[in-house]
Amino acid sequence: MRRRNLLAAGAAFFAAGCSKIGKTDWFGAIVDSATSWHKFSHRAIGSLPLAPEYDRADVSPFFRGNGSQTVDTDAYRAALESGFADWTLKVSGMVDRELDLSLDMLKALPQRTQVTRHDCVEGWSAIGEWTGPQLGTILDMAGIRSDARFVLFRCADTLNGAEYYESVDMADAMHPQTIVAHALNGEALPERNGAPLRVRIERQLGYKSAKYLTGVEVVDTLEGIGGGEGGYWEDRGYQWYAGI
Ligand SMILES: Nc1nc2c(c(=O)[nH]1)N[C@H]1C(S)=C(S)[C@@H](COP(=O)(O)O)O[C@H]1N2
Ligand SMILES: [Mo]
Repeated sequence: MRRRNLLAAGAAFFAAGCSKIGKTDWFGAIVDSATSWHKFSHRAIGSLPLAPEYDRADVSPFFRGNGSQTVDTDAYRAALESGFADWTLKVSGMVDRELDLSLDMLKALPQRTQVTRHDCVEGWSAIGEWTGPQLGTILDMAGIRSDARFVLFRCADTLNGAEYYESVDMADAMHPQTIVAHALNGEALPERNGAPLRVRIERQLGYKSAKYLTGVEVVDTLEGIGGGEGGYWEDRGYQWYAGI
C-alpha cells in the first residue's frame, strides 16, 4: 500500500518538475525507502498512539500566532510577496541523498489532512485543520542512514537573537501524524502561523511544531547544535520530550 502511494508520489513528483534527482535515482529511492521505513516500523507503525483528531466543525474560529509571528528579514518579506515561489525545504544530514523540495513538489506528494488540538505551554489551546505531506514520506525519499537518531528542524526566524530550531526522535519523525503543513483550515499557511511551511508534532506541546521551516536535518546527536538541548525552548529549560 505504502509502496503504491510512493509510486504515485513519484509520478506526481516528476510532473511537478523535479530537477535534482534523475529518474533512476528516484526508482532507487523507492526501493530503498521500503528498507528505511522497515528500520523504524517496529516503533512507528501501529505501536505509537495517535493524537486525538476532531471534526472540521470543531476548528477554532481564529488560530492565534505565538512566538515569532513573522520573520524579520527583507528576504522573507520578498519571499512572502512572491508567494514563496523560490522557497525550498532542504533535507540533509545522515541521508543517502540530499533533497531540495519546492512547495509545488511538497504539494505533489500524498497529502494528509488532520484536525488536531494545539496546546501551548503558556496555557492556551486551539483546534486547526492542517494539510501537508507526512515527514516520513520525505525522509523515505531521502533515505535515512541506519545510525541516524534525531531529526532536526531548521527555521528562518530568530527569537531574541537566537535561531529557532527543534528536534524529534525517529519514532516521532516517522509518526503518521507528523506532517510538513503548508495549509491551515484549507488555506495557505498564514504568516503568523509559520508561512509557508511548519511541522506538526501532534503528541507534544506547541513549541515542538516549528514554523517557517527551511530545513530538515538527520543527525545522530543533538550535542553541539544550538545550546545542545535539542530546541530553542529546551535550551532555555523546557522539556525535550514535551508529551501531552
Ligand atoms: N520557528 C518558530 N516556530 C515556533 C515558534 C517560534 O517562535 N518560532 N513558537 C512555538 C510555540 S511556543 C508555539 S505555541 C507555536 C505557535 O504556533 P502558532 O503561531 O501557529 O499559534 O509555534 C511554535 N513554533
Ligand atoms: Mo507555545
